[in-house]
Amino acid sequence: MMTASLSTPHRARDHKPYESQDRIILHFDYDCFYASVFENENPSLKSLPVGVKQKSILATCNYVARGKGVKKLMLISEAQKLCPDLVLVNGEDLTKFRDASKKLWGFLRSHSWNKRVERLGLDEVFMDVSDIISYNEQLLNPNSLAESFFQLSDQDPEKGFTFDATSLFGCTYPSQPSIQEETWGSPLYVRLLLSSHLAGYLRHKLEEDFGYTSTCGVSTNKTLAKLAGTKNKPKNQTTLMSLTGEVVQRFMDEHQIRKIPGMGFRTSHLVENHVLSRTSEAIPHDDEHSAKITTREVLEHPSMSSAVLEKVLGGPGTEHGIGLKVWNLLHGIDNAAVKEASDVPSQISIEDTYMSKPINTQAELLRELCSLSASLMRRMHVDLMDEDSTTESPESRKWLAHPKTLRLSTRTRSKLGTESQSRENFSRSSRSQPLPTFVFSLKEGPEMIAERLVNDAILPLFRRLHNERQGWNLALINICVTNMVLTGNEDGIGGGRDISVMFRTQDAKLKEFTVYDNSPQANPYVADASGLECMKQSPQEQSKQDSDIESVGWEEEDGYTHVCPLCGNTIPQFALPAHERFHALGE
Ligand code: DCP
Ligand code: MG
Ligand code: MG
Repeated sequence: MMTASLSTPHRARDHKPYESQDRIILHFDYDCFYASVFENENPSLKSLPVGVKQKSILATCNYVARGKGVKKLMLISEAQKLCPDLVLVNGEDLTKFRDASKKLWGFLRSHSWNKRVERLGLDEVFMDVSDIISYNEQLLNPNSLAESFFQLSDQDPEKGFTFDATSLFGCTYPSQPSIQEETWGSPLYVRLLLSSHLAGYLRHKLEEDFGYTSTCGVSTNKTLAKLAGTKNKPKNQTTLMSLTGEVVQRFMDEHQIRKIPGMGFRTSHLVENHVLSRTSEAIPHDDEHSAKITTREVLEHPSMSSAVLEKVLGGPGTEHGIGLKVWNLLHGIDNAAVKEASDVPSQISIEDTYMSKPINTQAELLRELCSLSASLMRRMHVDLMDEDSTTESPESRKWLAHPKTLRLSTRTRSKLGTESQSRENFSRSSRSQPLPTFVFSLKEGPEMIAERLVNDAILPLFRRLHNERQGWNLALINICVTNMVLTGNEDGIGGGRDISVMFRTQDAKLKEFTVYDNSPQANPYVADASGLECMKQSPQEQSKQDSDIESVGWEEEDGYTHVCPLCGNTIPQFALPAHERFHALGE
């Protein structure tokens, strides 16, 4: 039973937090990103329903397919039933998505003045454009609004675009904002108006110059911008007209709390249970009633406050002040800064899964380690070396950063329980050591170095993880280099600036947009001290289908971590029902 009623609203209004609205944040999300990468490669796909396959699941599908009922993360078999002419393309190798993502981010970053342009996953970018907007606000001429010019550079007055400043570009929330006489002149209105035109221009360029359509949210913080963007998809943009506090609250009130970035699955679940006066254990994860709990219902719940939320959410192992953080989020308040991006990733890791044919012999192990190590070396050369010198001889290229630590992680598989209810148990463990400096040599090819790395460092790490000579039942091997130190900042041992510290702060911030499963039944994918782990596997792999899944620090897909108790795979929250059906159908 609901304990709050919409007809008798109760709100602790005096505790309503406040946030200044000085910033302007744009949030871009590319439309059906992986599918668009394939469409750009092969434009004839644009008119066909296209699904991007990763093992037995659709990572995404284009909007033609969506028009036929196909959805992201659907099982291929289910999608084919709905759309027999679905064109399937294989999206297991992430290289081209990563490259496209980097290119688009580079474009957006080239338009930033403060360089606060932050990627989230492969297809989302936050951009803090407060400085550009402030500058253009000063230039606006009230006497010729219809022929305004937006300056994209504070150095070159001719670099920019013309626009009509008598109206906003794109959609707004509310869709028809009641603009009072005085709001026309209000600085926030002018800033939002300018931002809507900047967002429109950048989206237009992303499409014209690179072939990617996108959806954009425009607002005064990251959470609001990200949520605003979801209002009109695809190929559109939405500006949140937060001219009064009521608009922001009304906007937040409508959202189911699970859909608010940063709430996380566990947090939403606990708050939902509190609102429904139910105990944690009683609620299945996909409970329909809890899924619909909105911000309004939470805030109208009797005696709701940040202190109550702290009680509901706090406890051992939780972040201090979580109650206040969630209280703020429910009011649309989010002080998190858009992070300045670095040219190098925080870590590079390469992994492979062996779900259906675990690794058990020395020969198999050596083969896999050499192949992973060679992929790692190739990736390091692409991501950590100076791009401008690629045409020159390999020896003249320069390292932009040196990772200092090598980490090997493995996951083993063992059966638990009786025959009739046997379940698989997965445990992940890692060992690290300093990365040998010979990996930076440019005299030998990556393959040679990879082999030496296996013999000199990876095998010894492996022996520290596993005593047995064989029969390990390895379901996953991950090799990672981390603790990046920018080369320009190295001055002798320990003298460099360890940018991993910066990234660790970034990762901590990223958590706000990441669903973590902190359940005590040891999520095998929970990140270790270095930050996020990227694990994306579809169920039921056949060993021949097992493919390298690379995760590169900042480019990881995040926010989708739920571990299936039956197969141990990481399943996105919204794909859980499909995944359960998959098991129910028999394996
Ligand atoms: N992705 C994935 N596995 C997930 C979630 C996402 O492989 N569990 C990949 C495929 C998507 C890309 O990340 O193309 C971006 O994710 P989005 O959720 O933004 O989905 P799309 O960009 O495909 O579609 P939309 O137009 O809804 O943004
Ligand atoms: Mg997208
Ligand atoms: Mg996205």
